[in-house]
Amino acid sequence: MQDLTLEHAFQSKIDADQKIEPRDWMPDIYRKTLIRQISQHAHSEIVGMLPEGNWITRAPSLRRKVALIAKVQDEGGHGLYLYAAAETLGIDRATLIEELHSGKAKYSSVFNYQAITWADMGAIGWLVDGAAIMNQVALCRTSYGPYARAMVRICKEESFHQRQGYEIMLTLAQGSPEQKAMAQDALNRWWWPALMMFGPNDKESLHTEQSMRWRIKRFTNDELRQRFVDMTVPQAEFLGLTVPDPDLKWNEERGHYDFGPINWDEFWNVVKGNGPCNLQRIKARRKAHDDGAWVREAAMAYAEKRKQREVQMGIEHRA
Ligand code: FAQ
Repeated sequence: MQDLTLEHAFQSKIDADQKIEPRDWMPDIYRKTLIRQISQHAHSEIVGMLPEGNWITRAPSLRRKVALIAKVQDEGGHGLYLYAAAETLGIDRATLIEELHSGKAKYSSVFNYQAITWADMGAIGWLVDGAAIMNQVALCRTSYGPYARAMVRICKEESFHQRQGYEIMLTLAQGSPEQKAMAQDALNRWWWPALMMFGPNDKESLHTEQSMRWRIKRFTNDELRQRFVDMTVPQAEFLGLTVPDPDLKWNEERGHYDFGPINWDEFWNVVKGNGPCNLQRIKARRKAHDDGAWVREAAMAYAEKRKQREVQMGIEHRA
């Protein structure tokens, strides 16, 4: 009975567009859904550093190198804000990281594709960050306070990422025929994985209905995917590149682009761990974690020493 009253008050708060904060009562399943989504989001950010991190030493100019380093660093920061937001729900970061390393937790399918040319840095910024922003702008109004607030800053940085990617594409598209061909090839390879980032079609989506009721999600997977297509096709036209979809056409009646079927077998195959780079990505993450053990130990020892010094000084002060 008491739970029903609490649940009613909780839903009323959400319906009134008020934020749920860490100390507020929340149904267990709301907490679980948020831990799942926020941690998967955090994992995506830090695994997402890998395809681009691999290109830092090969960036074609100092300006490109500086921008790419800043972007990859931002992604590490986004991971940290998101892990911190997840921790407010009562789970610790070590557990979340363990779930990533063991394969229990998911991360975005898109980061299991290989970045094989410099043009891929353009396509990732333009398309992958473009898709991420489409989803994340909506998340700035998600019902859980710490997640919504983390998203505000993340979106500002993502918009710089998207522009740096588009500028790389523009430079290549206006360059030599070989450079334009590189840009087209990158668009061909990243277009469909970018559309898959939004998740399964609404009728196949396990969590959308409940997450919409709780205003964790503000739009469905298909709504956001459609918005992304509508925004991105004119950008491809401006670049003079062709979106690799023979079914793509403007539908006057709907006021949207129609687009061809997504290969969901490929999507689920990648999600289940069998994409081109799944093993490589987890191996790299595990190695980074193991190599960083001494930094974590040193930071803990320093924090402990500082705490003891503060206690000591407190005693001396009182004496
Ligand atoms: N990949 O019922 P739904 C970025 C899973 S950040 C892998 O529709 P939901 C920045 C889903 O987890 C990109 N798995 O699920 C950057 C669920 O499995 P589960 C990440 C996927 O949660 C840019 C199952 O399928 N962004 O890119 C994917 O309601 C460049 C059923 O799906 C976020 O995480 C997928 N694409 O909707 C960094 C945004 N899609 O958990 C570096 C926050 C679905 O039951 C470089 N997340 N699944 O085992 C969300 O908005 C939602 O979680 C969705 C999925 C929309 C991703």
